[in-house]
Amino acid sequence: MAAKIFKNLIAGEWVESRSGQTFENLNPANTKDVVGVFPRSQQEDVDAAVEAAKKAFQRWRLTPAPRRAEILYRCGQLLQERKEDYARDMTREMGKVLKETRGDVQEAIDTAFYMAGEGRRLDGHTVPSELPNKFAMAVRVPLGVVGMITPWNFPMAIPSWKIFPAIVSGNTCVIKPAEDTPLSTVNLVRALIDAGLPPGVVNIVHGHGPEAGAPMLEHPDVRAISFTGSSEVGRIVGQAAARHFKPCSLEMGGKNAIIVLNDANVDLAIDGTVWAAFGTTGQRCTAASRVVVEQGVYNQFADKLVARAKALKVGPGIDEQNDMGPQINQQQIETTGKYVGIGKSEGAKLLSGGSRISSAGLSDGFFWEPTIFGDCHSKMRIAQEEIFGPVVSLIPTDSLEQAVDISNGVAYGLSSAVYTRDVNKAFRAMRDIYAGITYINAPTIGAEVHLPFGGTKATGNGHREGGIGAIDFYTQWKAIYVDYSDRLQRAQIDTGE
Ligand code: UN1
Repeated sequence: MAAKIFKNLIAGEWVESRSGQTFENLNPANTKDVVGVFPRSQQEDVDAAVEAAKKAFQRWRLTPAPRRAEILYRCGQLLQERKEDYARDMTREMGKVLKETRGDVQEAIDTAFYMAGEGRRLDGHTVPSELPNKFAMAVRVPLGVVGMITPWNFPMAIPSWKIFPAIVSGNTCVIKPAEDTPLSTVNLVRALIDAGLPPGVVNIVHGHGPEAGAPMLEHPDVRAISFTGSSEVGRIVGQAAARHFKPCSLEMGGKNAIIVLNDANVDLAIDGTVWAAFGTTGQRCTAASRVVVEQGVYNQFADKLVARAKALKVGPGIDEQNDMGPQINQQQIETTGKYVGIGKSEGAKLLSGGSRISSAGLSDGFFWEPTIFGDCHSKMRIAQEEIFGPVVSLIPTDSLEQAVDISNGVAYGLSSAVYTRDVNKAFRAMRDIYAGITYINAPTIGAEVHLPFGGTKATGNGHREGGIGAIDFYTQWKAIYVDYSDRLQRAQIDTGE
């Protein structure tokens, strides 16, 4: 069967890249399955998309926000109707198991409904003026054209975190989805178009970062950039945006720890760790790749975790029997292999897994065994660097205080978790962990869309996605003064003395 051909979306038209070049989107569970052929875009395609977005902005910014929001609301309904189809497309291009891709589509649905509500809020504030007969207020106004660069691990949820708040606030956008998972962005935007989105409000340019992402950073008509991906690429994006004084939201890596204290419900902590370490094959920026376990329960915890990891069924995500799908691509599985080697040479104890799976039916995919290292030291590279694969390091600890230091002692600060039944300890951890998200008696993954999402240090540059934080990023404040005194009044000068 010939592979399906996909196109860029510019000014409401599906068009090829100007050069006619393409790339293939492969199924990571079986790379012989070509999901589709997508345009490989360059600067000229980005320029056309930005031009379309700029033109559309003139009308879209004047469309009342409640009307803009109605489109989001309808889009949310369409996503509900199409949830199963879109989840299946996503499993095919991204690999994660169906229950997770359904969750990914659900996250976009939740974001649509939440952000539709913002259409009737988008609140500013009024304050008294220091002068008589004068009115003072601050309103939110859109930025203009926003450039978005999104990752492959949440191929619909993360584009929705960016597109929905941006457009409900009156911006237009150009999105470059990850080249490993472009179809889910196409599906998301199809739902928006079918919900009534006018041409040019959202434009899609497919391709590789340096060719199709970089031009957005430099383009003078792109007023802001939103990026989710690695800290390495985020640094390049942030520096380019800074050169042009563009607001830039960066959401990057994590090296999240679950802390398990002696008084914890150990079985609950095991359930949480299995889910956070091996869910999405460890390919979440919120994944738990470290578990800091107090000595009194360490052996019991390690034994139970190993038994659970060994029982996980690894295979194509489309088969509902399977618990864990493949990694996304060759590069990612090589990184996992590299870190397993590093862990062994650092003296960590390999408790289970550690190899690529190439048994019958799986050899054409990027499958890796759920892998656990025990007796790790917090300074080992496997306990410091983001792996983004199904590898977890167990680190023994003597106290909550030490565990919090270990949790904080990495370059990143996205998510964190503590299992304890002691409310005093829980509150101390909530106060002292330096991260954007802390869970008590729940794992590091599973953030809800109406709360701030983002982190400290190398995880981000201070912005938040989700909830009102997203509206803060996609709007800027305008102060407006209305003087109805009919005379010149001078602030700071006419003090009434
Ligand atoms: C990501 O890993 O990039 O909190 C996003 C979670 C999901 C989002 C993860 N709701 O794990």
